[in-house]
Amino acid sequence: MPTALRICPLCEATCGLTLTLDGNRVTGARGDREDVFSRGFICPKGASFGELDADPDRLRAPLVRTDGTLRETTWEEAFGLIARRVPPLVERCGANAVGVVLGNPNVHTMAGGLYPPVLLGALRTRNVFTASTLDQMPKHVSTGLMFGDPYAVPVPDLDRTAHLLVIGANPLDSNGSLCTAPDFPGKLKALRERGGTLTVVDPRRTRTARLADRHVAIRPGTDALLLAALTHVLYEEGLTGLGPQAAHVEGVAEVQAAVEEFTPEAVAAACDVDAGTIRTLARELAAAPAAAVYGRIGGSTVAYGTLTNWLVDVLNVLTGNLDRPGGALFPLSATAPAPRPAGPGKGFALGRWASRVSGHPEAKGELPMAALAEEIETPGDGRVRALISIAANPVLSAPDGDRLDRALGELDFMVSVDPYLNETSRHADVVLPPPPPAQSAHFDFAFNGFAVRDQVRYSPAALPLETGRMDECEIHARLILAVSGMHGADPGAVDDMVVERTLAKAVTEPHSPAYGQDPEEYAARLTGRTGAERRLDLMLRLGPYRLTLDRLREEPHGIDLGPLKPRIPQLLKTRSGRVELLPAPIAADLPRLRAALRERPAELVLVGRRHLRSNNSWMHNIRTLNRGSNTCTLQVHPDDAARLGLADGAPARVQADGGEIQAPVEITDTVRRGVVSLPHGWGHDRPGTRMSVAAERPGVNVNQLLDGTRLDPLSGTAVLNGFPVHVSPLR
Ligand SMILES: Nc1nc2c(c(=O)[nH]1)N[C@H]1C(S)=C(S)[C@@H](COP(=O)(O)OP(=O)(O)OC[C@H]3O[C@@H](n4cnc5c(=O)[nH]c(N)nc54)[C@H](O)[C@@H]3O)O[C@H]1N2
Ligand SMILES: Nc1nc2c(c(=O)[nH]1)N[C@H]1C(S)=C(S)[C@@H](COP(=O)(O)OP(=O)(O)OC[C@H]3O[C@@H](n4cnc5c(=O)[nH]c(N)nc54)[C@H](O)[C@@H]3O)O[C@H]1N2
Ligand code: SF4
Ligand SMILES: [Mo]
Repeated sequence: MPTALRICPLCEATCGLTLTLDGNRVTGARGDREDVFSRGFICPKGASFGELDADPDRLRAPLVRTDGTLRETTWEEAFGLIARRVPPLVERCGANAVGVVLGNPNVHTMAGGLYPPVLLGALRTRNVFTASTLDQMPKHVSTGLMFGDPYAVPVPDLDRTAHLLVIGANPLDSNGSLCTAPDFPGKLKALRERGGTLTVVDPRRTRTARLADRHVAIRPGTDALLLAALTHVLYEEGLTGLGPQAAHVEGVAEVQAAVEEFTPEAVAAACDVDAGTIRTLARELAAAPAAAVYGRIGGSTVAYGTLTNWLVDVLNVLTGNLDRPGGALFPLSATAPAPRPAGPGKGFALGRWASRVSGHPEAKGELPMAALAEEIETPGDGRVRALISIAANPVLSAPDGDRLDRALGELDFMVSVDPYLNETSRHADVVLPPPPPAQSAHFDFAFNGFAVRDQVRYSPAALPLETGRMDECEIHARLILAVSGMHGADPGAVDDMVVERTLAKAVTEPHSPAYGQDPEEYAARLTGRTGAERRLDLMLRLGPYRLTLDRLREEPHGIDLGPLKPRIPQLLKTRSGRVELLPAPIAADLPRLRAALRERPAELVLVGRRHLRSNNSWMHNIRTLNRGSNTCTLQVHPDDAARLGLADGAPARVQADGGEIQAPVEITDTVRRGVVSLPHGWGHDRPGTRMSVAAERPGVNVNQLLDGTRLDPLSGTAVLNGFPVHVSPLR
């Protein structure tokens, strides 16, 4: 059987797969043992690649709406309609009348890495809503403020650390996030085997927690208090030690004053973690020869998300673990711009504008997804009248899907770039379906920048494009042309323009490999069969390793670029040119955390969970993944179940700010007392969708419990974990 190599695009681990092919079908997938990074690791999602690729519910041709119904059409007609609708609307109502929604798989496709910035540049709208505000925006904000670059995210050095403190992440099920590590589970086991320690802070006894030396079942939403207390103990007991970084850090004394009130004794009741344990955690962190603090969703989509993410790195800095092997380091990806000389930068600006209706500050030019519905509904200047949604399903992934569902129905015009007709794309006037992943080339523009080892790999398409299909890069390029009044032009013109602009700048920068060269001659040397490949070649050439696409193609299993290396001070782009340990916006948010010390905890709060055989809202259509223990149940601790009169398997009513849902109860002591858990991405029972397997087992949409008003104020990120609920038996 012929085989082809393909990097798995289904989660952040980016495993190399070997696909077996039969004609134009993928018949199997196994881990590529020669992959320089993943060394043969694969999980059940990757193993289902063939089934996912061949899902008969995937759209095969573009759809347009006529007389209220979506029907198949030609690409020409689909883009023609966009060209007739969007530019006149912008003319009439202004740039902000077009909203853009960018969902998670944009970081898993080449198209999503290369074209959305160009689309946003062409549209010049401020109404940009991303899945980041349902996820990691607090990390971008905290690292933006501390290091001057929102993408400078320190990553735990899993292979060399001696001590890992995990805050609200469950990599045994998620396979890791903002920490790209194929076989994360194996790396945690190896840490323990070499005598290192693993501590997991999570209100649920997850599979990751079960692997740990210590599991701290914290009360949800209180991690910022816990971490502030750890910081307090480091100062109080003289355990800080910045090491060689000391010269590059400012604000150390200011942080000491800022955490003064957060003693272990003061936070213990709120966190429901005893003061002695908190002191032990701080001492162990400080004593470890190398340690890393790592936080994800459970520390991010919470009321103090930015503060939690800030404190994660404060602890890394104060213990001397930032930028040190075995600690938390900054990856250097092959397509990052070549490093400029160290020195002050422009810094990270936050809140340069605000959302129109509720005045939420922008972050990275993005607005809270939770505010999308009101921006569509509320009349006035700058109201969103048309929407372009790329790889997003906010009807299920964002708060109050019912309201958003109604709002999308009121739009004048909507485009979805999506392989499925689902809860969101069913509202589109034009659906542009990308081909299945085996027919697309792959490069990880995003995840190489978060990987635990520097490496680079490229997968050309494993199978040729089926007749009638269009590569997603070309879809994006034609979409850009259609909205900018250039419908019908050669899509390569979009890439040529980017290459031209990039080179015009690069040739003037002394640290660039293209410095002083003739931009046209340089552009003529680029190889690649498509515009996207030429752009990749350019980025590799201008990158820190001076690679080329040809060189990368010679190594189908990838090129290993070595373990992570220290990058401070070169990488810092703050105005001071140093690590700013207590940025002003953070200091201004601390009174809110102090007030939390005196708040009475809610009796019952809800947290999410992920299942290894699921991925957000869009893999429930794959039969081998959507079965068995991958279920949408409300997990309840036995004591809470007894108190509330809930029976295992019986339906319960869950109520919160945003509404009410019903779900079957699963009694389990893996959730702590006072906490219930429901997974997200379910609720596949709306009409007009075409996901037949998902519809057989729809589950309920947990985000219907939220009304979109609970946000982390600095980042605009929705509070999806740790919000109060009432649960009662359904009779
Ligand atoms: N309650 C709760 N809600 C959550 C979370 C939670 O933990 N709890 N997690 C949040 C997080 S971390 C995230 S990232 C968001 C995700 O939020 P979204 O990005 O809105 O949701 P996804 O379910 O990932 O939807 C991805 C969409 O992309 C489409 N798609 C799949 N592959 C491709 C492709 O190759 N190209 C294109 N163009 N489209 C594709 C799918 O069909 C689907 O419509 O959800 C968030 N929502
Ligand atoms: N199988 C699978 N893999 C995935 C995904 C998926 O849906 N399924 N989604 C992908 C995406 S988009 C992302 S962003 C990543 C996310 O990757 P992770 O962050 O590892 O994902 P989760 O499994 O949601 O882990 C969050 C943990 O936080 C805990 N938690 C909830 N509230 C709190 C709190 O207040 N404090 C603390 N300390 N913990 C809390 C939850 O119990 C949960 O175990 O996973 C990615 N990988
Ligand atoms: S761990 Fe992630 S990248 Fe690896 S095979 Fe599974 S889904 Fe794919
Ligand atoms: Mo995510």
